Amino acid sequence: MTTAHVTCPLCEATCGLTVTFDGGQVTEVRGDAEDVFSHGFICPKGASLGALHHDPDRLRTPLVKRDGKHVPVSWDEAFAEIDTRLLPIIEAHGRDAVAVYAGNPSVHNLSTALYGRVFFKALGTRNFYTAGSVDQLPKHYSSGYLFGDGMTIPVPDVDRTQHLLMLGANPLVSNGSLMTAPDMRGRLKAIRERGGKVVVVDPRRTRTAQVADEHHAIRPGTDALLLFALVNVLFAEDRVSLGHLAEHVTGVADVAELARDFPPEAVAPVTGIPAGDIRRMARELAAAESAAVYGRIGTTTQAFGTLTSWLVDVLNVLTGNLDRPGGVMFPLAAAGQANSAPGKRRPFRHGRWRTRVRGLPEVLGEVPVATLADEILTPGDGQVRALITVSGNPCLSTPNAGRLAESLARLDFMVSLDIYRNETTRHADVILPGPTPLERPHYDVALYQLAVRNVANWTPPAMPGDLPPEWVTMLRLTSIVTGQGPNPDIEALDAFVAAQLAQRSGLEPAAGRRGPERLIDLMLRAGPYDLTLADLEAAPHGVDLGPLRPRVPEVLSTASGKIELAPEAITADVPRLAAELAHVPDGELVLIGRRQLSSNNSWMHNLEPLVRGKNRCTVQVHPADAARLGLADGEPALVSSTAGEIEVPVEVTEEIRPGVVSIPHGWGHGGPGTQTAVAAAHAGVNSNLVADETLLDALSGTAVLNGIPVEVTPTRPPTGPRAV
Ligand SMILES: Nc1nc2c(c(=O)[nH]1)N[C@H]1C(S)=C(S)[C@@H](COP(=O)(O)OP(=O)(O)OC[C@H]3O[C@@H](n4cnc5c(=O)[nH]c(N)nc54)[C@H](O)[C@@H]3O)O[C@H]1N2
Ligand SMILES: Nc1nc2c(c(=O)[nH]1)N[C@H]1C(S)=C(S)[C@@H](COP(=O)(O)OP(=O)(O)OC[C@H]3O[C@@H](n4cnc5c(=O)[nH]c(N)nc54)[C@H](O)[C@@H]3O)O[C@H]1N2
Ligand code: SF4
Ligand SMILES: [Mo]
Repeated sequence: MTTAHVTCPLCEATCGLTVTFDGGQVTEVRGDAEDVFSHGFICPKGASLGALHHDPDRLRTPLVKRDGKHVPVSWDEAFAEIDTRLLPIIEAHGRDAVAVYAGNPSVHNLSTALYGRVFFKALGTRNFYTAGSVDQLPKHYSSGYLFGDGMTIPVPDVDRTQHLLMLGANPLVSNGSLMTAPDMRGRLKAIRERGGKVVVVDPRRTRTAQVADEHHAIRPGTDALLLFALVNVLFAEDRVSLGHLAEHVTGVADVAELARDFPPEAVAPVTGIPAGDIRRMARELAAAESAAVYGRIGTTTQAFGTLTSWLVDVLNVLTGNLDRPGGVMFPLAAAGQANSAPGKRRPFRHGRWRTRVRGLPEVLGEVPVATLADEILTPGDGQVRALITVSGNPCLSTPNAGRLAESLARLDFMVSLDIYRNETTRHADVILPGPTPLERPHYDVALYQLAVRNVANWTPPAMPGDLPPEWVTMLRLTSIVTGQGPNPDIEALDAFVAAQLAQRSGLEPAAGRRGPERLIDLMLRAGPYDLTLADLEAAPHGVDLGPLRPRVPEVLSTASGKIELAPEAITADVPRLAAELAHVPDGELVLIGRRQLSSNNSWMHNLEPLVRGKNRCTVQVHPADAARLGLADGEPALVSSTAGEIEVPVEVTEEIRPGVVSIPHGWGHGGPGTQTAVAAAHAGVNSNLVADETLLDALSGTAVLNGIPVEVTPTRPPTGPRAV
């Protein structure tokens, strides 16, 4: 028996886990009690890392499609196929003819996070899509304009705050997002134990809402109205207090002016939250010894995603809680944090290019995935003819997924880097698998930049693997798209990548290291703590770098060097919000999503321990709506929208607000050509078949996945009066 300490790469919490092996067999995965950050916390997904590793459906060789069927091939054959088919497309139609979609796990994987950049840069396409435009892009956008960099995102100082106002987040299930904080249950409990208060705003009474002091069941998509009303009250009652921020903020008067149109009485009928409650929320927020306002995916994947994300931080600034202990603060990660690099940084801007068909602006180097199908299906100059997916399953995770799937079938060529043959990769001409989390090293470059405490933890591979690391795959693809063929000298190419990184920081790459190890070592040495990889290798449970510290003004990179509270690129959307004040709901139904503890978006449903038990893919309906619409618990219903319709079993529950129904995303498995037997036996339905790809947050182009207008009708004719 041997053990290894690993950082779990499955979600944003970065838990330390202890894995026990008997030979090549994983026998146990448990929380690492000595981990400096997670102190033994684990969730069902982390506990399934062994099941993932041993999953017989997981791909062990590259696959190439021959006569419509995937067949196993050697690595050389797979890359030769890509070279012969991809390069001619680039040569004939240009680089933009090749689109990329990078999915969520590509961020949680050193190979794709560090070497993906190299490949994407070499490819040079403007058709670059990621899961960000079905997720957090509004927060990058608003942070970019407020603080100067899309990655300068403040996180709630949960361990010291006395008042936490959370909107559209369910960290007891999601384990936190844009807020790396393992064991949120424990951290929320601690807030209440020290006399603080937790307030949750969510159309559902979630697990997080259940442990909070207060829950407001808001009407979906109206958070920006609520937050503007809070701002309105702060100004009207003279409760604005910038405190230590006073000399670092511009635009306060503009915000005051804009907020005038949003008094509590005006927003109450639209949000569903009484004016008296809104006033009290504002007063308590202002009066708290320290307070943090935090919004997550329920506030970003909705019609006013960017305005909401902006107002969250406007409130943090106006109450003097930004950049102070107990408020929201800027992490200082040990590696890769762009906003800690010395020298002048260029202020954020968006819209450097626009998409061909719908004219949607670029944000953070990407364009909205909601328009990927348009770019594939619409003929003309610049049409997308090839697609490369990297750890993504857009056929389940993006809006109007049915149309996207149709479009993939029309591509000239498609490559997928993925560990499964699933709803998306079944369309690929070549599938390139990668090692499992236990076979590769890990360091969470992205998520430590969003952590509620500064920590650093290095994970060496826990066991040997048979598959080439994905960074090697990335370099072979880089070689192909730069016309240098499928068999480059990997060591030379890798040394070049390291030399370039080293040059930027004036360092020498360490001898005797290669791949991500060498890059992370360089990034740590260039970072603010003077750490080396060797330091982290000597600390298997991680290094604690202490609580968050104030970083204003050093962290800011706006043109003025200040927090620009009312940038035109954001306030331009306020009139659209004001028009919503006239939109008082009248019997309409809207659909929202719902994350589940044992799901990971679309891709861990092939693991028996995570899908056993009753069908979780249901449409939740409030009893009053069920009675009105003739829906019965356990019976199937037809959910239809402007995009499509699906049949889902009804779950009647008081947890959900009347007028709102909820279906989890990431289900709908087992189509032709997929190889996920367990998932197929627990198929569920794809909720994104009814998400309309034309509904977007106007500023960032992020899809509206919460607040989709739908109709719900029973699919079976009534069987006569039921016995009561
Ligand atoms: N309706 C609705 N839709 C949503 C959401 C919602 O709340 N509601 N949430 C959105 C959000 S927040 C996100 S982030 C997206 C996620 O959207 P995606 O990133 O497109 O989807 P995932 O389900 O995360 O798919 C991950 C893919 O990566 C593969 N994979 C896993 N590990 C590895 C690995 O180590 N290497 C490689 N190469 N591949 C790997 C899996 O097999 C799977 O195919 O979904 C979005 N879609
Ligand atoms: N177990 C598990 N953990 C995960 C994932 C998973 O699939 N499963 N996915 C990971 C990913 S990729 C991400 S991005 C994070 C997301 O992390 P969270 O944002 O915490 O995720 P959710 O649980 O979807 O919480 C969103 C909440 O917003 C609510 N909501 C919907 N519409 C509105 C609205 O208009 N206003 C308000 N105020 N609330 C609204 C929903 O009811 C829901 O409770 O989770 C990550 N962690
Ligand atoms: S909470 Fe996230 S990081 Fe922690 S064990 Fe679960 S999946 Fe892994
Ligand atoms: Mo996400």
